[in-house]
Amino acid sequence: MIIHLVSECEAGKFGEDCTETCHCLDDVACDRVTGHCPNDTCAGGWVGEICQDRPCSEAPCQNDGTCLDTPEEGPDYYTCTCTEGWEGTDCDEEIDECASDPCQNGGTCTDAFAEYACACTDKYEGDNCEVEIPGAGEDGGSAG
Ligand SMILES: [Ca+2]
Repeated sequence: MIIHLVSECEAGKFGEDCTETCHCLDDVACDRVTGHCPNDTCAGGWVGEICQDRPCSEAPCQNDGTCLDTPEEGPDYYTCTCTEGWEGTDCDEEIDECASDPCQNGGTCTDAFAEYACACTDKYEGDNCEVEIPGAGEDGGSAG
């Protein structure tokens, strides 16, 4: 008796017609029937139960970031384009707008979402404390 088994797929293929391609780590052959990779370890750029999905299918980009599969680039094999105020591989880090030290002339920076605020010294004003207040260099500003 001759039984044609799906296990006769060539290495690296699986499925009823041997048309599905395995994407296992180090090109190890997957299960010829189910497509499962040994230890469920996928090759770079492939994810999912049987390593047939691209990383973006798992929506890795947080905070409404846009995901683009970039299989040639690694090591994460996807690139997130973040919305305003967010950064990081998965757009899960809130940008510290004070990191660039935008407040001039001794002003104190306070980080906020997608913006920052400068608290200026008595002698300066402006968004970045870049404007010197006329006459502020003189003593006694409390006249009035
Ligand atoms: Ca911020």
